[in-house]
Amino acid sequence: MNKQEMYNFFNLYKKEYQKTDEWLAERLQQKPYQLTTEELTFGARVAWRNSNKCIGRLFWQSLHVFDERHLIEEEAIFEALLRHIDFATNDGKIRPTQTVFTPERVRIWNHQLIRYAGYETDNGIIGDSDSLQFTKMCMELGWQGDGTNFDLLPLVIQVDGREAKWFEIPKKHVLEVEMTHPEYDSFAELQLKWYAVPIISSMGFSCGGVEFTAAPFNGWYMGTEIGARNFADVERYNMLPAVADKIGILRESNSSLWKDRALVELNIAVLHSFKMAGVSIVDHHTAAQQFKLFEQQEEAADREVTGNWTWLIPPLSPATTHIFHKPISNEIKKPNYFYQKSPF
Ligand code: HEM
Ligand code: NRG
Repeated sequence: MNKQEMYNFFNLYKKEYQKTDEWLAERLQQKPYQLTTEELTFGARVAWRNSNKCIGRLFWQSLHVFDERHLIEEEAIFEALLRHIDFATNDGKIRPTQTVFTPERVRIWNHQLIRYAGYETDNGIIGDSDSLQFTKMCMELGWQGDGTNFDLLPLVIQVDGREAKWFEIPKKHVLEVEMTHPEYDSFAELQLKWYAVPIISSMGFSCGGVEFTAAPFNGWYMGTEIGARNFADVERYNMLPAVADKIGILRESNSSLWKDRALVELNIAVLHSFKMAGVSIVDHHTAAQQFKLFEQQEEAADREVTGNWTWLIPPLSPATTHIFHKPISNEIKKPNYFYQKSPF
């Protein structure tokens, strides 16, 4: 435990909850030091507020936190992860949620709780190429997928450096959205789908001088994450040529901007499909407006907004948002989320 960071954290807590000097002195004397659930919840919300790469921070105060620090058994942790998925999914009305497990001892090997497998075959890659390494590792542990483009990966949980255990996620816990286009019926023939809730589970959560190694969190998707990256990147599902062909955009020359046209239609399909399925999602224009409100709210609270410009600008039409047109400081504040060394 880092004492300076603990001290800074309680000073922040004191400031934002208008606590007294006496409260602070007493709190700093309590031993052994453990954050209360209330402090942990505050810390998680501030970590979101401090996430420089996140455009969705307007809603930081609404983060729901599950305190599961008492769990140290793989099966029990697996069940807590299913509870997280169910609570966060909420039949499509997604709730921003974080589950915090005991620090140091627990690692979740998945990048996100729900993600698709990727396989290298003689005929090229099947599924999500971003998952190639993790998928291989799961298979070495004894897991086997169906070999489709959208196989759900198992949850892989490690406690105290013992051998990791894997658990299949029962399908009923996973909400998915099939992709259709509001104008081109043929779009559905691409047979694309994506899961509803992005739950990052590989990042550490640094709070009050403690490094939580397993603390998965989620909000809802911004459409471009799926439509302009996951489906569009050449190194991911690489769907732009197929989208263009399917809806009759000719791919004759770069200067016809066929990629750009396909990209826009693909993103329209993603937003439309989530909306039709009743699953929370935000378009990048609305998200940027919400981020503007966040900036105003923070200014009113006399706090500086920090951000990573290269991540905050959306990958589609970035210059149509106000974020593109102004600089922002990338200073890192704590509590926050951090990348951790890969456990495998
Ligand atoms: C990154 C949107 C909720 C923490 C991002 C990114 C987007 C985004 C678009 C960039 C992702 C990328 O380019 O790969 C949203 C939206 C939310 C939301 C629309 C809806 C509520 C949250 C929540 C947390 C969070 C609840 C934490 C409690 C982060 C972090 C990153 C990030 C740490 C950086 C991830 C990385 O480095 O890979 N967010 N977010 N976000 N967000 Fe949010
Ligand atoms: N781009 C990644 C997810 C990164 C985090 N995005 C969020 N986070 N929206 C992808 O799967 O496409 N969140 O907590 O809502």
